[in-house]
Amino acid sequence: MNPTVTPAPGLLLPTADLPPSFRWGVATSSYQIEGAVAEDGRTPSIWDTFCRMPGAVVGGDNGDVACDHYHRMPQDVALIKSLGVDTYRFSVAWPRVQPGGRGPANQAGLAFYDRLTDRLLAEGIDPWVTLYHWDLPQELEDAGGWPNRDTAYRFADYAMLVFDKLSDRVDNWTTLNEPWCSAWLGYYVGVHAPGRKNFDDAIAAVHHLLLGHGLATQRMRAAATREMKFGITLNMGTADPATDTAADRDAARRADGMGLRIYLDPLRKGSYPADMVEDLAARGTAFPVQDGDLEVISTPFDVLGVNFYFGQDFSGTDEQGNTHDADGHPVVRAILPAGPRTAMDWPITAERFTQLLVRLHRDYPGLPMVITENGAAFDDSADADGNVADEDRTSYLAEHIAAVAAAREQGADVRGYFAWSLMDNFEWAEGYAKRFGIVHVDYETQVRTPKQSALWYRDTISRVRGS
Ligand code: IFM
Repeated sequence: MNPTVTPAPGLLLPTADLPPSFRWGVATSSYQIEGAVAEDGRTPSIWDTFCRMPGAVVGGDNGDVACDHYHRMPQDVALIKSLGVDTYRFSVAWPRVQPGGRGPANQAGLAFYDRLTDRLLAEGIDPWVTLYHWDLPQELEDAGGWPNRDTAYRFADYAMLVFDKLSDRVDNWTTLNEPWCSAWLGYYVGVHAPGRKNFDDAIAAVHHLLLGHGLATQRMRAAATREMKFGITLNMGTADPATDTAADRDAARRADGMGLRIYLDPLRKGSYPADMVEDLAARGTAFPVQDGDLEVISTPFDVLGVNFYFGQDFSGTDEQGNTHDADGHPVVRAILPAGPRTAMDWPITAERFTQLLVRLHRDYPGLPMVITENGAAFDDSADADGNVADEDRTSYLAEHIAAVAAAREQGADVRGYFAWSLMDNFEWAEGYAKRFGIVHVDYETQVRTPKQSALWYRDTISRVRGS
């Protein structure tokens, strides 16, 4: 990398606010970077299927090749090393390790993660494993997917296959990445795999994802022969009322309930929030809780992974002033705060990041947090050599890392930060059109080129460490 590129002075952080022990990382996920979807025994996941549905993904893109990381892993680990991070968060592809989602491990698939782990450790980089970042084996979806209770048990079995192989070297284990996306976007809104649109199914999926997390955590903890950190990653924003009307306040309550509290309350308090249970009952549905489930779900864990991108305001009326939609359900309308947006059209709301972290510390105390994802897509323009002067992304990272430092000052126990993402990759329904990487990928040649943000990140880490 070119060490002479330095960010504008205004972007330098007050690094004194972050201790040298703070964990710094970059993150990716299997389907978004690996490619090699039919190699070494891997079978299709719901994303392989979804990508083939006409109109599901921008440009008809898919993860067949993605960043070809499966074949370029050693070079990619060297790239990670060059960024000066201490940790790499990656996910394991379930259908690679356990084709079809049942039965014994596929050793050829597991071997890839075994090699990756060894390579990271050889470079002095701590591996941080996410067990599920959305690539459910298609056969399990055919059997009902996450709305089917059995999937939770299948997930715990699969988790143990990975744990048995890697736990002699891996200390940090995240069960699920963003169950809200799996349940809400996958089973209700239908914009993510498997593309179903059924509210009751989404509610059942929430419960079974949480159950799977609890079952896997219990089994991994019981099998651990040394101290390890287990956790779950949730994507969370802030939900403020657009105005002080009762309707807007109620819309914000509902949004916060569906986005945050229906996950964290059962995980940390052992119960679903009473107001959400009432709202669901009014809609004729309920979480499919069986005896003992909430004890399993609230199994203690060690670290909450926080993925933050932006906060929103909510209104209880639609643009015509109606308080109920055509189906008679209360309106919960997101209003994006004014100000600059990213290429995803997401608002840039760093101050709400601080607000969220302080709130999590207050409402769910005693739980260390790590920012397992934060970053932004922008319409990068690369020069002929792939260089990208992404001041917008650099500013975004600087403001959000400063927001983490501000939250720590207010008592939030945040112990690390992972930039999303290591490199440009398959951005789900947006295909390759949106670039989140701090490293540019030329998808024709697979050449990786660190952007200005990557160099800034490297320099920032070095300054915080005092190295
Ligand atoms: O790319 C995704 C990632 O897979 C999950 N969290 C949000 C990112 C940006 O949309």
